[in-house]
Amino acid sequence: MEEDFLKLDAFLAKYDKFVISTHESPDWDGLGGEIAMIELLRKLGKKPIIVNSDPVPDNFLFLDMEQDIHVMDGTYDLPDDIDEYAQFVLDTNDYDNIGAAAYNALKDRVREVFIIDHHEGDGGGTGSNIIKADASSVCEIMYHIIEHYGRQFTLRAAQAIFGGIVFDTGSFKYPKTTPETFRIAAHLVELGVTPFFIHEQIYEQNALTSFELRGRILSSMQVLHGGRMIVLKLTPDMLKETGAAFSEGEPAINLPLTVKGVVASILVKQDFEGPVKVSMRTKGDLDVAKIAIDNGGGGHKNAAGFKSKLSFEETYEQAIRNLEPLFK
Ligand SMILES: [Mn+2]
Repeated sequence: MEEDFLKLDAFLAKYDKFVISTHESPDWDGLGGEIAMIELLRKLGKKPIIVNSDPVPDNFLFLDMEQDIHVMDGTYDLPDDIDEYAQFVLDTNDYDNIGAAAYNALKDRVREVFIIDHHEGDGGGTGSNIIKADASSVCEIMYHIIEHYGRQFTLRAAQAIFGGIVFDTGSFKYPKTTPETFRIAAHLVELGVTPFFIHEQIYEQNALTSFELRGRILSSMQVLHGGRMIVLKLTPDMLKETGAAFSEGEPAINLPLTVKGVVASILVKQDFEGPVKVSMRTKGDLDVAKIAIDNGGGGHKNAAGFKSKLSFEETYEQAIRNLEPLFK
């Protein structure tokens, strides 16, 4: 990290005013990183603001009682002197990913951009960067940055960083979870973070409508291939009956794989408008990427999907047929 800190030192020395942004549809890692960054920049005597394209999810709002996070949704005007700001972009290394609203408002206005991220990529020549593809989260990188500047962690920053790490590691289980991740988490708990409280904010704030929708989706289940594959439906009727949002139903794709012996999960889904879509998740060697690509979609070996031009029922039958060869 030492070379990275030199780059960051130089960037910080050049400017006084900073706008911090993360990707569209911001998640706990991007938002947590922004909160950690604004707290650090204030301690360094800088003038920071946070500007995103999309709103903050309700369950994150307790970390922004100060209303530091602004959204380019027509309700916020950039400062008149925005041309004097430099920009930090967190949790994406593709500048376009900050979303059209922030992109169009800031791209040709800010003096310079500095990317801090943990995804594969090189930043595409957008200014300077710290990109650590082996870091569990951008919040893990922010932890090291705050340490580098010898600053105390406020409880707000500690909670934000802990939340980002919990979210991006799937509660300390994804492959990039290292001994260092646990050491950071331990330190944050020593500083006053309550793991149960953060977990509750992230995972236990679902609306009743979303729980009802999940019930309908699960009742649609068909078990195939001797209990090795489960197929689920998410229909516009289910959305109408429960009042839940389409996005609240989509995570149901992950539930079948929690069943012992199940190695493939399919969710055939449709919002009120738009095409029927197929999501596929598998375990081990079962490769669904090719099936997705053959149908005009994409993804990885164990997680892929595509949009269908057929009706819901035709798509459902076809999706089941598509995966049959994997079980021969
Ligand atoms: Mn992240």
